Amino acid sequence: MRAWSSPGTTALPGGVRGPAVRIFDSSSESLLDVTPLDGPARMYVCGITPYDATHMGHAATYVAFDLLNRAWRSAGHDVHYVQNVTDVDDPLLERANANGEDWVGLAERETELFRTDMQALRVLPPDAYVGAVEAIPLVLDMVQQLQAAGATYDVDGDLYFSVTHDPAFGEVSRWSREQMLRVFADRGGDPERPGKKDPLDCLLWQAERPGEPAWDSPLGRGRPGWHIECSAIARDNLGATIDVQGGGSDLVFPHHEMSASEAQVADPDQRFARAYVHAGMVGLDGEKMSKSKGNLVLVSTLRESGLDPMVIRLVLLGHHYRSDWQWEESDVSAAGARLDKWRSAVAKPAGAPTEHLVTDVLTALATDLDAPFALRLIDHWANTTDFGDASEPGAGDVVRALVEAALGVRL
Ligand code: 5CA
Ligand code: ZN
Repeated sequence: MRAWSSPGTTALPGGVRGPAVRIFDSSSESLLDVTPLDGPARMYVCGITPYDATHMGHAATYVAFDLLNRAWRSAGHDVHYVQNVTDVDDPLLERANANGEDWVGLAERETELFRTDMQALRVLPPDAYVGAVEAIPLVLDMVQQLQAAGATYDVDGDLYFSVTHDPAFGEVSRWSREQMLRVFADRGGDPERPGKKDPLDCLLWQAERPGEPAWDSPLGRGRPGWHIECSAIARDNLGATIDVQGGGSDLVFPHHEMSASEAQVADPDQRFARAYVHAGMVGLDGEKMSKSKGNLVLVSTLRESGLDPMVIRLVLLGHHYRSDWQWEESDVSAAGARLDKWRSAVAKPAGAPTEHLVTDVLTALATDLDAPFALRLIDHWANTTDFGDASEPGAGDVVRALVEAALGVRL
C-alpha cells in the first residue's frame, strides 16, 4: 500500500558524518554496533493495527525508529525500511462489528489518519508499506515452507506453528516458559485450546469463521495468523537476515519471538535479525496507553487543537526511547518553550560555536539514540548564543540543518 510523503532528508552541515550506530538489543541485553554488513541497513518495524487513531505511544515508537533511520543516514548508510499494517486481525474485526461498520472502511480510514499523523511529525516513510491482506500470498508461501519443514500441525482445520521445532525459540525475549505462559493469552495467544501440542504454539492460518473475512488458499478458506504476517513481509522485502526488528516493548513476547522463530525455521541457520530493538511504553495516569483501554492522547486531537507538531515531536524526543513514561500536560508547555527558544536562537546572524556541538549531537544519537542528551546540548548552544559567546557567523544555519537531519525537527 501507499506510505506517506517524505519530509525530505536534509544534509548534515558541512558534509560531516556521524559515528557508527550502536543500539540496545533486547535479545543479548547489550549495546550492539548495527553498522550494516553489506549494502543498506535493513529495518523492519511493526506497524499499526488500524482500528483506532494514532496515540502518543505509537508516535513515540515510530519517532524512536525514525531516529535510528536518521542515525544510520548520518553515518553515511542507505536505509531500507519496511513497515506493515495489520489490516485484518481480531481487534480490527471486533471494533468494526462494535461500530457497525465495514472492517475494510475502518482500516482504510485509520491507516490514512496514521499517514497524516506521521507526515505531520516528519517521520521518514518506509520504502515498503505492506498490508496483511496484500501479503496473503507471501504468508501462504512461507506457511508451505514451514509445512515442508514439518513444523506445522492442524487443529480442527486451523494450522499451528510448533514452537518446539525451533531450537532457538526463546532467544529473542529470553523469558522463562512461566513468563511466556503468563502473558500469552492476553497478547493474542490461545494457550488453553484443546488439541494443541504445546500451549505456546501459535496460529499460522485460521480457517474461515462465520461472518469473518476469508481468502481461498491451498490451506482452505481462511486468514493469516498475526506473527507470520510480519516474518513473511520482512523476509520478502529485506531478505533472510535484517539488521533491526523493531517495535514497542509489548511486542517482545510473543510477537517478535514467534515471528523470528517462524523465519528461522523457514531459513535454517539464518538469524532473523541482528538486533531486536524495543521502545518503552507510554502511559497515561499510571496505565499503558492502549486502544483497548481507551486512555488515549491522540496525535490528531492535539494537531486539531492547533498544537505545532514539532512541539509534539519535542515532547517525545525528551524521553529516552527505552524508558516507560507517562504523558504529562506540562511536557507540552516545556517543549513549546524549548522550540521557541531554539527558533529564536537559529534566526540570529551569529551564534555560539558549532564544531563540537555537531559531533556531540551525532554521537549522542549514535549511542542508543540518546535524544534527551542531544536536546540538552542544543539547549546549551541556544543559551550560549543568547547570553554568552555568539562569535560564529551563520551558526544558526548549521544548527537548523543539524536539528532537522538528526532529530527530524524543523525550526
Ligand atoms: N500491528 C501490530 C504489530 S505487527 C501492533 O502491535 N499494532 S498496534 O497498533 O497495537 O501497535 C503499533 C506499534 O505501537 C507497535 O510497535 C506497538 O509496540 C507500539 N505501541 C502500542 N502501544 C504503545 C504504547 N502505549 N507506548 C509505546 N508504544 C506502543
Ligand atoms: Zn509485527
